[in-house]
This record gives sequence, C-alpha cells and structure tokens, in this order.
Amino acid sequence: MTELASLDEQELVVRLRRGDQRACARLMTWAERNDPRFAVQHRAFCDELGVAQRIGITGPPGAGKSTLVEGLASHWRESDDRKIGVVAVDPTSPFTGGALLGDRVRMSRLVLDPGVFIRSMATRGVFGGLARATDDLADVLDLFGCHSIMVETVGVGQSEVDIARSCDLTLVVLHPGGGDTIQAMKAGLMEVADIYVVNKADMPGVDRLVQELFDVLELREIPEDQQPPILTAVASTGQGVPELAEAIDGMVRDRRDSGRQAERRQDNLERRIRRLVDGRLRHEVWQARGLSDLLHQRLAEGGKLSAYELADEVLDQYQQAAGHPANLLGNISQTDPEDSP
Ligand SMILES: Nc1nc2c(ncn2[C@@H]2O[C@H](COP(=O)(O)OP(=O)(O)OP(=O)(O)O)[C@@H](O)[C@H]2O)c(=O)[nH]1
Ligand SMILES: [Mg+2]
Repeated sequence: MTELASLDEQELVVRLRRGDQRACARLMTWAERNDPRFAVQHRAFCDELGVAQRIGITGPPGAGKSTLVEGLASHWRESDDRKIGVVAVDPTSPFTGGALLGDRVRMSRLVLDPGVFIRSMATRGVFGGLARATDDLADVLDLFGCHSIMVETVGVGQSEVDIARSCDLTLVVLHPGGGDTIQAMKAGLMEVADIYVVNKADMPGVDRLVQELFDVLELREIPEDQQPPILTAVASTGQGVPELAEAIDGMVRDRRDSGRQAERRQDNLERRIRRLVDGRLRHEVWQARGLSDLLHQRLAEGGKLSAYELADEVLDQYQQAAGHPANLLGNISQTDPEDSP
C-alpha cells in the first residue's frame, strides 16, 4: 500500500513548511476525512515533528475553555510573537460563532492574525476516529511551524478526555457553576490534569471549588511536589492568564529537561499506534471480509436470535476466511507485529 506522493502533493508539504495557510487547510481536510493521501504525506514529514508544545484543554461544557484558549493565544502572541495553532473538537462556541457577540468580536481578532491558525472539527465531518484525526491535525500544525498547539475538547466522555491526555500537558478547566468536583471525577478529569484552572473566579463559589479540589488531591496521596497546581482565572477579562501561561511554559521546560516529556510522548505514540491498528483491524474484519453483510443478512432473516450465537457465527466465518494465520492481518500486514497487543 506504500504510495509515493505525486509532484503536486510533494509541493503541498513544501508549502506547509513555508507556512502556507491553504496548504495547511488542505492537509487537515485529508486528515479529517482519513484520506490515504494523508498517511503518504505523514511518512514524508514525520521525522520533522515534535517541535511544538501540545496542550490539551478539557473540562465541562461552558467552563470557559475557548475563552481561555483565546486569552492564552493573545498573551503568547503579544509576549513573544509565538505562532499558535488551535484545534477545537466538536465545538459549540465560540469558534463556530455560537457565542455571545463579545466572544465573537474578540475571537475574530485572532482569526485575522496570520500567526494563529484555528481549526474547528465537528464529529460528523471526521472519519476513522476523533482521536486519530486530532493527532494528525496537531502534526500538521507542528510542521506548519506553530510553537504552541492547543487542543480543546469538552470533557464529557472518556474519548474526549483521552484526546486532551494525548498532548504534552493537560489543563482541566472547571467553573463554580459546573456542578461539584464529584462530577469532574466521574468524567475522569481528575486523573488527567497536569494543571487545574478554576475559571470564572468572578463568580460565587470559587473558594469552595478550590478547597474541594485540594481535598480530592489530598485523598489521592500524590507527593506534594507532584500535585497538579490549581490556578484561578477570569478568562473573560484576562485575569490570571499571564500566570497560567507562565505555569504552562515552566512545566513544559521542566519536563523537557527531566526527560518526562519524552516518556509521555512515547506513551502517547504507543496508544496512537494501537488505535490505528485497532481501527484498521475493525475495518478489515467487518468490511473487507464481508462480515457486516453476513450479520445484516442473518438479522434480516428474523426470528429470535441469541447475540452470543450470532457473534460466534461471525467469528467462525472470520476464522474460515482468514484461514492460515499469515492471512489474519490481510492488507494491513505492513504493520509491525511487535505493535499488536
Ligand atoms: N463570568 C465569567 N464568564 C466567563 C468567563 N470565562 C468565560 N465566560 C463565559 O462563559 C461562557 C462560555 O465560555 P466558553 O469559552 O465558550 O466556554 P467553553 O468551555 O469553551 O464552552 P464549550 O466549548 O461549549 O464547552 C461564555 O459566555 C463566556 O463569555 C469568566 O471568567 N467569567
Ligand atoms: Mg469551547
């Protein structure tokens, strides 16, 4: 399946390296659609990746994540002219324009800034998994020359939280109106945070929320020097944003120097490869081997069916079709067997 990029496509990567916005958008579209041309390009540029710091930002709906992303982007643009990339996963506001006028006006300043590239990604436009697409988009932004890439996801389900975790650093944004910390624990947010941001510090209930976070951290018995810091902010006015930016930069520096960043990247890479293999295996089993058709056919025959019996039938057919173990991986045999679980 190894394909060579056509001359036009080679040109695309050259343009991307030069910071061409249209080349960037085109590659991102391929990534979102899981277009095989993206994988071809990726092989060509993968050894240039890893320059940017990737920051995952998650938290309950409406916590102020986008406002904070906007604040951090503005801060870094002004303080050191840093090139910024933003990926907003399944956004409701304000990147899609769904927010109040004030948000849109502020955000539009960023949209007009050539040093900031924002990509909103709606679930329905993406194939082959959101996490896969997010990693790929971040890679494109990395090659595009972004120094800091922020990936925003709403922290409501495990897969969204996983996306934020797949970065170098994860920010969990909470707000006093967003229910209590129990809610955040249920969503799996407490385990993934490298930094907590208690946003909307202008609203009542902030001190209580901060105290609850301290209590939960104490229960987890993490050594004090490894506890994630808890910062407060008013993203809508920018209060606390410079301190947050400094905390992020400091943590990135420390982890780079201590080797922790390399370790985390290695873990993320392993999860990413497993996800790719899982996805291709599923596709191979259900589509390439016609098992979807078999299942639909059996369901259409009606009658009372045991789910277990049907599952066995599907797997029997799979084993028959696969035959010799060498066929088991079919057209994904180029994947290194070492990577299989
Ligand atoms: N009072 C107050 N309002 C804020 C603050 N930060 C953001 N908001 C407002 O909260 C609302 C939600 O902000 P967003 O930045 O869109 O929140 P979000 O977490 O990105 O929301 P989703 O992506 O929809 O989950 C907007 O109306 C913001 O103006 C803050 O610090 N204080
Ligand atoms: Mg948002």
